Amino acid sequence: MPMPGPSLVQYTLDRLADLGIGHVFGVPGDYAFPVNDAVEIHPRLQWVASANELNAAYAADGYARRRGAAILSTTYGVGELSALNGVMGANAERLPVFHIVGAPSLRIVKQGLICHHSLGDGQHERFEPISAAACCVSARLTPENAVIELERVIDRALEQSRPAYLVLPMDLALMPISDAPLHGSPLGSLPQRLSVGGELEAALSLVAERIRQASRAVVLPTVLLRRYGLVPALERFLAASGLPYATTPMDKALLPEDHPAFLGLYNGGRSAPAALQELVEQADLLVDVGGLVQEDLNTGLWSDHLDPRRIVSLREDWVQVGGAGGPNVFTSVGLGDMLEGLAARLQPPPGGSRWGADRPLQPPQPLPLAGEPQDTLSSDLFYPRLQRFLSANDLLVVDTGSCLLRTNPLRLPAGVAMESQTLWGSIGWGTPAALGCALAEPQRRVVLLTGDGAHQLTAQELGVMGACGIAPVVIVLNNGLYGIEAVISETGHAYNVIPSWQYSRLPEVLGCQGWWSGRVTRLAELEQALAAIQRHPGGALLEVVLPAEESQPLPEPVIERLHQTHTP
Ligand SMILES: Cc1ncc(C[n+]2csc(CCOP(=O)(O)OP(=O)(O)O)c2C)c(N)n1
Ligand SMILES: [Mg+2]
Repeated sequence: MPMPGPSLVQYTLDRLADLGIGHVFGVPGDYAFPVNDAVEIHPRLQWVASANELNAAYAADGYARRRGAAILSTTYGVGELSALNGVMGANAERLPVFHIVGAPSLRIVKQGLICHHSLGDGQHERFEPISAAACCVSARLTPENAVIELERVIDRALEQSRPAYLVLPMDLALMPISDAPLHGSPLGSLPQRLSVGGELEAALSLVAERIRQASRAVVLPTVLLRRYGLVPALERFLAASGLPYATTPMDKALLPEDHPAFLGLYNGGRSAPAALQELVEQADLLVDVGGLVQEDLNTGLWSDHLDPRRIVSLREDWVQVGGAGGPNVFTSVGLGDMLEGLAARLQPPPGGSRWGADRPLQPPQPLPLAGEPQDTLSSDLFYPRLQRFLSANDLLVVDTGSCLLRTNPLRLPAGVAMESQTLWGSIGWGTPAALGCALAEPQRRVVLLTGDGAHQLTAQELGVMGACGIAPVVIVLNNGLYGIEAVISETGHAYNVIPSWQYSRLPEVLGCQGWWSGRVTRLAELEQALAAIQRHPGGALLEVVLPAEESQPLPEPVIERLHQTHTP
C-alpha cells in the first residue's frame, strides 16, 4: 500500500505557506478545529489568537499589505459572518487574503441533523454564498478536488489581488488528498502576467512616443504596483523616463517620499503642495500606472479635473492611450512588461530629468515647529512633532478619521512607509492592521495613529499585540468625539460624542508587558513623551488630548457641495 498523502487541511496550509505566509489570524471554533489543530503543529505557520473575527480580518489585511498574502481562519456562520466587513475591505483594497472556514461535517449534512450556528432549518450551505460574495474566488474543498481547486483559487486570488474563500467540511479536512501534492513557489518568484507579443509591441511604441513628445508629463503611480510586486519596475521606469511623479492619497508612500522625482500629493483641490493641482491638471501627458481610483476621498471630494485625452493608463493587463479621436486600447499587455519595455526604450535625458534643469515644483516642506512649552495641545502643534518623530524604517499605519486627512499632505521622512484604508474606510481597521503589518514585516517599527472613536471599535487587539510580543508605538488622538463626522455634518450632534476612556491604561489592563504609556495635554509633555518613547525598547501607547473644538464644520460651500451630491 502506498503511503497516504497529507490530509486535506495539511495540504491546504502547506500550499499557502509556500507563498511565504507565516501566520494565521483567527478565532477557533469546533467546526474549525481541524484547521486550528493543523496550524498548531504546522512547521511554517504560527497561530495568532485574534480578539474577534473582524479584528482577525483587519489584521490579515495589514499582513497581506506587507507580506503579499495572508490567511484568515474562522468558524462556520458566526465566525465567518463576523469577519465579512474586513474581508470585503481587503477586496476593495486589493489584498489576497485566504479566508479558510471550517464547516459542518458531511456526516452531519447527509443525516440532515440540525446543528448550532444555523437557523435551525437543516440548511447547511446558507452562509457560503454570503462569504464567497466578499471574495473573487471560492471553493468547497474535498480530498479529490484539493490539488486542482487550490491551484485555481491561488492563481485567481493572486491574479486579481483579491481575497479567496475556502470551505473545509470538518470530516473531509482530515482525510488524505487523493492526488500527488504540489509544491509552490514564494510570491516574489511567481511569474507575472504574460503579454501577447504583437499587442505589447504596439502599446510600447505608442506610449514611448507619447512620452518622448510630451514636454510636461507627470507619472501617477498607484498602489497596485506594490500589490503585484512591481515597485522596482516602477523605479526603473522613472529613472529611464526622467519623469516626476505624484501620488494620490490611496497611493501615498508607494516610494519613499524623499525620492528625487517626488512632487507631492495629488488630491484635486486638496493637493499638497497646492500648486501641484495645476501642474498635474495642465500636464500635457499623465501616465497612470496601475489604474487611478477617482473616489471622493482620493480626489479632494471630486475636485479633480483630469482630461482623459491626455491620460495614458497602464492597467494590470491592458493599456489605454487617450487621444483627441478617442482612446486606443491594447489588451493582453502585462503591467510589468510595459514598465520594463518602456525603461528599455527610453533614454534617460541629460541631467536625468525630462523637465530640464529646473524641478517643476518643490515637494511639501516639513511643517513648521511652533508653540510654547505650556501651550495646550492642538493638531497644529502635534503633527510637526509626529513628522520629526518618524525615522527611516518606520511604517506609519493611519486609521480613517481626521488623522488621515492630516497625515496625507504631510511629507514623510526618508525611508518611512505608510498604510491606510482610504477606499474602504472602515474605522477600527488601524489597530488590528498595525498588528498584521508588524508581524508581516518585523524589521520595521510600526507607528499606529488612530482617533479615539476608531480605537474604541477594535482596541482589544492591543492585548493580542502584547501576547505576540510586538513593540509598536500606538498614538491615540483623544478629542472625545467622532471628530471628522462633526466636520462633515455639523457640530453638536450627541451621536458624535463617544465614552471617555482612559486610553493610557489600556496596555496594562490588556496584558501588554513592558509597554511605556502616558497621556499628554500640553506641548512640553508631548515632547518629553515622544523622547521617552524613542528611548523605550518595548511597545508604547501615547494618548494625545486634542480639543474637540478643532472639529468645526467645513466651510459653507464645501458642505453645500457635499449636500448636492448626497441629496436627490
Ligand atoms: C465601521 C465604520 N463605522 C462608521 C464609520 C463612519 N465614520 C467615519 S469617520 C468616523 C469617526 C472617526 O472618529 P475618530 O476615530 O475619533 O477620529 P476623529 O475624526 O475624531 O479624529 C466615523 C464614525 C466608518 N467609516 N466605519
Ligand atoms: Mg475622535
